[in-house]
Amino acid sequence: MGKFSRRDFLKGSAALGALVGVGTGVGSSFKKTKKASAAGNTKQVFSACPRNCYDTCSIVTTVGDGTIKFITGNKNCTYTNGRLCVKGYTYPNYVYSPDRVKYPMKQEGRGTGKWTRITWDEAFEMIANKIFEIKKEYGSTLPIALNKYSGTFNTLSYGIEGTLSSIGYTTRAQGTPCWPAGIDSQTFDFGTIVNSDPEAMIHSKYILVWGANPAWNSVHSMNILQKAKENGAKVVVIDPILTDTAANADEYIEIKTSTDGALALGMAKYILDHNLHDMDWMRKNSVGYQEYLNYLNNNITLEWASEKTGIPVEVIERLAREYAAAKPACIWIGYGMQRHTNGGAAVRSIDALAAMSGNVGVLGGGANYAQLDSWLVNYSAMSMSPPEGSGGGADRMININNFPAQVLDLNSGDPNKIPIKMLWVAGRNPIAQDPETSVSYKAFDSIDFVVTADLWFNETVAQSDLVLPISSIFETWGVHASYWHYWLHINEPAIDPLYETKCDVEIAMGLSKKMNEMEPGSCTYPTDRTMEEWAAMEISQDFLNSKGMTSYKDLLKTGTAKVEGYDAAWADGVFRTPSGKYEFLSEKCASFGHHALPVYVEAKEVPTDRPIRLLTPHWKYGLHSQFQNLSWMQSVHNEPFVEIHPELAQKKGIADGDMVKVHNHIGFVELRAKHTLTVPKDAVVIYEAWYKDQKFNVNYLVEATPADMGSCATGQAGLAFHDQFVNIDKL
Ligand SMILES: Nc1nc2c(c(=O)[nH]1)N[C@H]1C(S)=C(S)[C@@H](COP(=O)(O)OP(=O)(O)OC[C@H]3O[C@@H](n4cnc5c(=O)[nH]c(N)nc54)[C@H](O)[C@@H]3O)O[C@H]1N2
Ligand SMILES: Nc1nc2c(c(=O)[nH]1)N[C@H]1C(S)=C(S)[C@@H](COP(=O)(O)OP(=O)(O)OC[C@H]3O[C@@H](n4cnc5c(=O)[nH]c(N)nc54)[C@H](O)[C@@H]3O)O[C@H]1N2
Ligand SMILES: [Mo]
Repeated sequence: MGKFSRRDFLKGSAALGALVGVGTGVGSSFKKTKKASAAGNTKQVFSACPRNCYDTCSIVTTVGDGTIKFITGNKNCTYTNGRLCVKGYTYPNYVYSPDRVKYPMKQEGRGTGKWTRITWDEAFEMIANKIFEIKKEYGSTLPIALNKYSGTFNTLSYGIEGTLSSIGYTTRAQGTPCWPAGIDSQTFDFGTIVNSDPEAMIHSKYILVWGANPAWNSVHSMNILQKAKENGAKVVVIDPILTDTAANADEYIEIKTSTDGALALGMAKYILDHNLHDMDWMRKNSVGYQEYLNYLNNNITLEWASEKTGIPVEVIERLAREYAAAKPACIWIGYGMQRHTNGGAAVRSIDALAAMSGNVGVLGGGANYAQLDSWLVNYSAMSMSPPEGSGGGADRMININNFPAQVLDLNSGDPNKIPIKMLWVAGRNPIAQDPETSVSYKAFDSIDFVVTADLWFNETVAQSDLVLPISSIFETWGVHASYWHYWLHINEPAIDPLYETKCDVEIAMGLSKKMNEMEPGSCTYPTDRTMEEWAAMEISQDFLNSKGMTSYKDLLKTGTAKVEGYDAAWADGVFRTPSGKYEFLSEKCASFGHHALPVYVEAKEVPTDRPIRLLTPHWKYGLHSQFQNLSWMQSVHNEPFVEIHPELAQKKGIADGDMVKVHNHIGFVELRAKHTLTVPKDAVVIYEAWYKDQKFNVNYLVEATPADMGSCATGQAGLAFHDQFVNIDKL
């Protein structure tokens, strides 16, 4: 599992900007200023947005008298290009929000909201006592579990894993809810995930945005798509929803959900039939191409593809012709489209289409999904070993995508199972983000002691006994990479930590100190390092060498630097598969129980008693449960809604604006209906979002249905978030 073992957990509008003062503009590279003004000393530092987002922006923060005055995008990073997204521009409101968790607090009865402020010393002592108690009773720390995911992708935040590793072997939520099916597909086909630098899309003549919505989820990429269009590229969006990205494209293709594999195979068949494929590339760079071409010849017809996808034959033919003729043509494979029971198989078919048409390894081409090659960091804060004599021989992994059910199973009272007695949650909001919300509540109830480290009193904090206040990125150090572009950013603190907040690594150091005072040798986490020292340790020598830098201080001059060599991924023809070639036929894929070829896998069957598909994609003004709790957000939008096609609404007697109940066998939600022609007639859309002070959560309706792939690269299958089925009725 090599490369992924350390990264299992990863997988990271102008009008609103005016609220906090938006800086945009053009110009050459950015230099920091330090000047004395009438108002006092002003300085500028480079920050970085740590959110789990394609864009991972480099930020310039202007500070006066110890207060953040102004933030904007760093022009030194040509991807950030001097601009932030609507959420990013409001960071000052985030930092100075009165709602932040300010002090360590304990709750008298979970969910009561009866919080009492305690000191850090008391908090550490409470945690340490619990750990010692568990060790005594069970002879190991396995009853202590960690649930961490993507609240922050500051690479120093891997100190959260380090915290647990330094007390003993523990139970870990393994895998990722986000993108693993696609990672496995590309692992089987290419050997791993490596996308071409998204900035190189300007060289493309044809861009298929396949199941991604960058207009909301990766706004900086829209600028690149726009430039490509100005250079003559055609942009086509394939999505069941007419998204804002589709609205900005040259063409929108409405596809039946979860049938993308059929479209890719149909296009490939047309390309093969018309001799538009690249035999030379396949012979030189791939294995299994003959079997793949045979499969196309023997099993695929355009009529079949049309019937599956709902796209007329002529349209599939034209798409295939245009895609094959435009040299180079690129495909952006989104994360939304692989969250299906056949999502991994679909990505393999799309990869194969790119490869057979000669679009792999060329500038402006690619089957671009994601990458981790630019993460040239040392994961210094997580690399801890358990203390001598810890019980248990290794961490115990449980599936992050079925965490609550697995916890309940371990806590069922079976004497052969080591239960979960304590849970550490950090960088994670499972009650909001996990499927089967009702089961999540039960799982929390079955655990003796829950400690959550967060900036906000979210639903998961509400189910905790203890909350630890976290510093924002503006109050600490950080090192940040993206899973999409190739820039590496450093983050220098802009201001002192507010209130009594600490970052996760400081918490680890504080806990270690306390534990070792109480029981010498009980925790291996270092206690005497400054955050600047941690940041310095984090940047790898490989990265510094490649940039001709001698230390992290060089990176502080620009805030960011790009890892080079990825303009055209796989241009060297050296693939990281067992054969060293592109694998149309993958034995490794077969060894994980799939077909060795990129064949079509049927979509999940629609249950007769719940015939309406529920899609829950990502929301423009929030990032998962983040940002949506802030006052600016509530002034824009603070009421959940379900989007429904007028035809379906009419059948159900639902008028625009009616309150409705969306329900299935595991739960229900009540919210307002919004008529729109942008959604399919057989589906409803509710954006995944957390609403402050409201019980609403779409995940009450979402079952923990596994995606087909993910266990090869991340240890666990992904989640079929978009294979959910419901009924809808007027209230
Ligand atoms: N229905 C539905 N559900 C989904 C999805 C979907 O499409 N549909 N998408 C899924 C996907 S793709 C993902 S990636 C997951 C995301 O799931 P999570 O990773 O759980 O999501 P977030 O809400 O981004 O972050 C969790 C918490 O981290 C906290 N946090 C921020 N910074 C820090 C820090 O420095 N330290 C600590 N300790 N905490 C911090 C935030 O305040 C927040 O409360 O959700 C999944 N859930
Ligand atoms: N503003 C904002 N930005 C974000 C996030 C956020 O929550 N808000 N989340 C971040 C994270 S963690 C992630 S993973 C990325 C997600 O970024 P995207 O990959 O863009 O994710 P989604 O919005 O889940 O899904 C994208 C599209 O996939 C479509 N889709 C669903 N099923 C299918 C299908 O079967 N076929 C096709 N062709 N399309 C389908 C959906 O309709 C949706 O329009 O964005 C990141 N950026
Ligand atoms: Mo994600």
